[in-house]
Amino acid sequence: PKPIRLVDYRPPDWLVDTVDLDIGLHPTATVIRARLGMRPNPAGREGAPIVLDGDELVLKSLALDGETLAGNAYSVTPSSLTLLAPPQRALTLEIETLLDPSANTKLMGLYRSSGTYCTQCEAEGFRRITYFPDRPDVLAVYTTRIEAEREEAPVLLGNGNKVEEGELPGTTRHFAVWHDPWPKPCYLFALVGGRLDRVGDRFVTATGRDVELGIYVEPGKAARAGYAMDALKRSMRWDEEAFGCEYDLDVFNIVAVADFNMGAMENKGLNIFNDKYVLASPETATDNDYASIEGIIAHEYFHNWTGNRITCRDWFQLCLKEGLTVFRDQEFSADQRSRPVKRIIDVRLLKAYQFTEDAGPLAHPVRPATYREINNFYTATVYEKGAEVVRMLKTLLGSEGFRNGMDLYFERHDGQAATIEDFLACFADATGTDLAQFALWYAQSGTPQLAITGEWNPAERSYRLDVEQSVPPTPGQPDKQPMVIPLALGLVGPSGEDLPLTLADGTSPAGGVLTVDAPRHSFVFRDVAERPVPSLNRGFAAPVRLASNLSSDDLVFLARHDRDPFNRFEAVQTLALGYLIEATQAVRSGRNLPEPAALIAAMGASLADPALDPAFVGQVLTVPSESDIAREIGRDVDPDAVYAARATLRRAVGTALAEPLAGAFERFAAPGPYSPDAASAGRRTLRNTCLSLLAEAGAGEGVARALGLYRAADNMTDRLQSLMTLCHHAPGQRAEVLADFYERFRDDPLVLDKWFGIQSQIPEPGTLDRVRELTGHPAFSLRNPNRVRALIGSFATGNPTQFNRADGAGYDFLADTVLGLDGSNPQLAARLLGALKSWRVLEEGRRGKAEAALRRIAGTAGLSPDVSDIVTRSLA
Ligand code: B3K
Ligand code: ZN
Repeated sequence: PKPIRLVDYRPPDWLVDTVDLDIGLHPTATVIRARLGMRPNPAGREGAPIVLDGDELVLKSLALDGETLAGNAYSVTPSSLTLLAPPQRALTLEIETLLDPSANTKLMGLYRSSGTYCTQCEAEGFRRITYFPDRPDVLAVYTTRIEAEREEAPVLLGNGNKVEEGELPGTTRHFAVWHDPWPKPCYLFALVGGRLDRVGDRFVTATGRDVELGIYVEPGKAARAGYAMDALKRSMRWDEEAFGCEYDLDVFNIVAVADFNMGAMENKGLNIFNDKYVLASPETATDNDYASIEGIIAHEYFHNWTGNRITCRDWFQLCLKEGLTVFRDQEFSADQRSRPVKRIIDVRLLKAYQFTEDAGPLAHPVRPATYREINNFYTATVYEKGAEVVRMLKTLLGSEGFRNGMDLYFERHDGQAATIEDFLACFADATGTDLAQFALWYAQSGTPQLAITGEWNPAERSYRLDVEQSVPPTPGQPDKQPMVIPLALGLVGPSGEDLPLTLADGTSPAGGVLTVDAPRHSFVFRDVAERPVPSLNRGFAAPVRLASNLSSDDLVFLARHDRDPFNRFEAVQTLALGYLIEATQAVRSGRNLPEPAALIAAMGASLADPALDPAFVGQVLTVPSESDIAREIGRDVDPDAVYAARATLRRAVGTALAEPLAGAFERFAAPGPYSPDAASAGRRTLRNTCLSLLAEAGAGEGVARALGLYRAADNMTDRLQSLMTLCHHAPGQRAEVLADFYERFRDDPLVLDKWFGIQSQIPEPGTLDRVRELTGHPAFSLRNPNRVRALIGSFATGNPTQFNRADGAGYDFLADTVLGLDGSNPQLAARLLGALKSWRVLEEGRRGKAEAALRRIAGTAGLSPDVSDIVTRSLA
């Protein structure tokens, strides 16, 4: 297919004001009657035909203003329905289509998940339900009548408020009618029909609207929806307080389904979720699961304003809703939990996924200029870097300026389909700031690099920072312009206090933030009587890579004294990464590994500091991952050497700090029964991190402690972490604990996913065979995306040495899986294939094998647009 380009955007020729749907649910023959109230768009082309999108539809009938249309009045292709010469006035189109929800394995449009009818329309799924101008700038008011067998689907849900329901006398069928008063694009349409249990609650909004809340789950699972409900109510309150956003319907429903291509979907008034992000109990969900549920419930709810009330003009503007909404959910979680720890976790993820994406062949701008398959652009760049860009706006404009800009955005664009230009104009107008150069963050891909050199001049009592910025070349963008980068910093004096920041002209940078907008700057601070250590990019205010002339002593100093907790953490990570890169080289050339003394001292100091939050210490003790190390090395990477270097470091830490690690493990046992709150979760993070270091080092009775924890665990966090530690470091115990875990949870699909995932991530040569064997396990199915991601996704992304086996068998296995899945679920297949995106950084042998696997896929006939797009760009 030809690429779609942002510059080719044209407004729609026809608008749809109202959509009346009458849906007769049936497992294999669902009938959809759509009545569209349409009119020519004054901003469109005059006299244009009506072109509607369609995908895998069977057209049963078509009428215009009540008259069946003659065959020569329209034409149908596999992807469209065109009315060649419609009257140029308001008209009503009636379309009847026939679908088979049971055969819908793509999980786009209307499908069945464990017998429940549900929909997924973003980005382009509504065209799989009826013929429609399937683009986000066509906003209509929807009324949906759903009819079904009472037995099969006692629960019938739609967008908006329920306005009618009843039985069909003399039949076994019943119906419900839902009306959504808010005009919306069709990607926000949803319906659900099934046999589901409901958890109910109420929420009264700031202005007194009484909202009925419902969470629908598979029968018998209602007890596990309590945390999600609590998170929902907290999200609703927070959005009123932090952004002045109030809910706008009488009902808000969430439905959890087991088969879902991604996390969740923000359909108006009817969010549909992957049940992984709804269901939780202490015995089945980890602390991380609880945190994800809280964040995703909030994210989808926050879309009600950023996404639904104000939507995107076209799919190039995806970050308008996604980046902004991720920023909002990050801030929510930061307020509910520990702000510094939340930032550390978010930055870890940003680096792991977005920096990696930005450094490889799939790099693209936060707002891409072109795409072939939009589903491939729900990426870390659009979401996470998109959120970082919003965060930088707030850093540059200050809290008040940012809030004023947001208020103006809501006021100006409510009910519209907007663009990034519209969004930025609100901040420019609200604060009188020129954001033209800032807008490059949306257009230029690649992670900017800051090279910073600091020098103290004792004679002049001044401190000079020389700052150079550059943005590396990325696909389609060989040359870059300088960006606007907020550089948040402090000068930390010898006593650990921040020195005053006074520039040579006597001014102080507001909020300690310098603006870097040219290729080169020199900033000179005066009245600096003692040699400071600069703390750079505090809070990771800018999503950049930083190189500086800080010595390892400086980093150790910052790790102890910086008042910015993020940079205390980051100082240790920088030390660790420096060590790991050197150690990887040493492994490859057979040299002795260097001594990580400074690093161990810094970690030991954190562990010994009673003032620190245990969750924070847990992060400090978690060394960069194998893929972080590989990305930083950047070329000629040998994953086995990376693994060996990292394991050596962890062993050294575990050995040198055995006593304090074991002490912390004892000291931080959470008192009383399990609670998922951040403080208790933090203690568990720290304990389990200590345990894993001890077990790796064969010290402090790590393995015995892990076995004890596994057996005594009253919660999934401890059980899973100890299981993982045992699987990695106690091969003798492995079979027994895995069998025990399976027996305990064999009837619980979400926990079984964890069982599959743990086994696929064991870093040893037998793992690929084990993964292959597990694809034949009775519980494995290619039809369930969670299961596929648990076994195969986590093998490809969470087990670098075995996925990147030198013989290329890991790549071949992935290629076979991708090809096997492409016919049934191309979105999932394309996602899995993304695991190969860093193939170019590998050493020659593996690089050749990975390339061969990619070429084999590329050479296969009949690829989906999804896989074809990823493989083509990966090889380009
Ligand atoms: N907007 C959806 C993602 C839809 C993905 C389509 N392939 C979930 C979210 O970001 O909230
Ligand atoms: Zn979203």
